[in-house]
Amino acid sequence: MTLEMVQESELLEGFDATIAHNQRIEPRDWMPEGYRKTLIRQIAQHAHSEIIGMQPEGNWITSSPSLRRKAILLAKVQDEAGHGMYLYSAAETLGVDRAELTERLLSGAQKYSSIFNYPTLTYADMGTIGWLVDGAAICNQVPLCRSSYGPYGRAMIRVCKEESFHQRQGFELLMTMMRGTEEQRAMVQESVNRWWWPSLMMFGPPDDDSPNTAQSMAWGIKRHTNDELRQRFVDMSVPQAEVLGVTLPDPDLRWNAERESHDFGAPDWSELMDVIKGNGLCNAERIANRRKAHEDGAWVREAATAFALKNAKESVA
Ligand code: FAQ
Repeated sequence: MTLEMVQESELLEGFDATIAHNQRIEPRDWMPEGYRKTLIRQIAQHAHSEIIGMQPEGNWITSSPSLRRKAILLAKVQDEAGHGMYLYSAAETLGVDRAELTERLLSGAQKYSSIFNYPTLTYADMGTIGWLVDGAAICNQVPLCRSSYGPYGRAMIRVCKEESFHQRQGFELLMTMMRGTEEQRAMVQESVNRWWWPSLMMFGPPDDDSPNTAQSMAWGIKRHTNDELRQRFVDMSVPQAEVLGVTLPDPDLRWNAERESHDFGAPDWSELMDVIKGNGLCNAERIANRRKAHEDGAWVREAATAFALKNAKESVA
């Protein structure tokens, strides 16, 4: 064994002990390359999702039915931008550059959540996205507050607080519509029918087809499997649907007294794979918009760089 190999095995022992004691790994700590790569993949994908996720709702800001609804939606979409920024910052602590991550998103080398490739067809979708999509995001992200990587876990704490407001405003919007006219109630039901299955897909493929879960859980990056979180989401959503008075579009959905959980049908996994591959209804449009926004913002980046250089020169002089 060379000296380098001995040093590496000692470092790995220290890393494993930190994970085993449920303590956090911080940016300056030694970490295995696979751990770093997995974190960059997951955190970048999460950041891209928040930024691309501004589009489906952003499209409706100018068509909000009242000033109150417009202010709420505007605040929510701005929050998503903020979440993207915390997450890009967390990824940067792992030694990648934000510009490089944006390039990887635009070239298709990195992914973003499948859910944002579905179109928003009615204003009821603003409520359903808050209720179901943010609801699913909370289910997935609350355990990530205990993720083993410090900057990711800490970013998640703030993100989850804001997601909780997002979920409530969505539920309140739907509740208001359900107390309205027959036409409004039908609009809510139609929207829930479209978003239910894609929301279940947000948790990723079933555990047996999830290549990353076992290692990510061993490293304490993920705290639960995809199927565990999906089940938690279904159990949480069923009583909320009853309060709202909407039907969830799954004939196999029923309470299982033995398991003390709901049984439910399987989403169309081939649809998830297709959307992930880039063939969803809105993939091309979402990336084209993101590319245009990035190009349109080039002058801001150039100006900010020139300003920072000028300041640095002045402070040296
Ligand atoms: N979409 O082995 P696994 C939000 C990929 S934020 C696209 O199970 P893993 C807030 C996966 O990357 C929503 N790709 O992977 C908001 C992997 O491919 P790769 C985003 C998916 O990482 C609300 C492959 O399939 N949240 O909604 C999806 O262990 C409203 C195999 O999968 C996060 O990113 C999918 N649904 O588990 C904003 C949370 N599922 O990378 C605006 C953090 C799987 O090897 C408006 N991320 N893939 O090429 C996670 O918890 C995990 O990364 C999972 C996937 C659970 C998403």
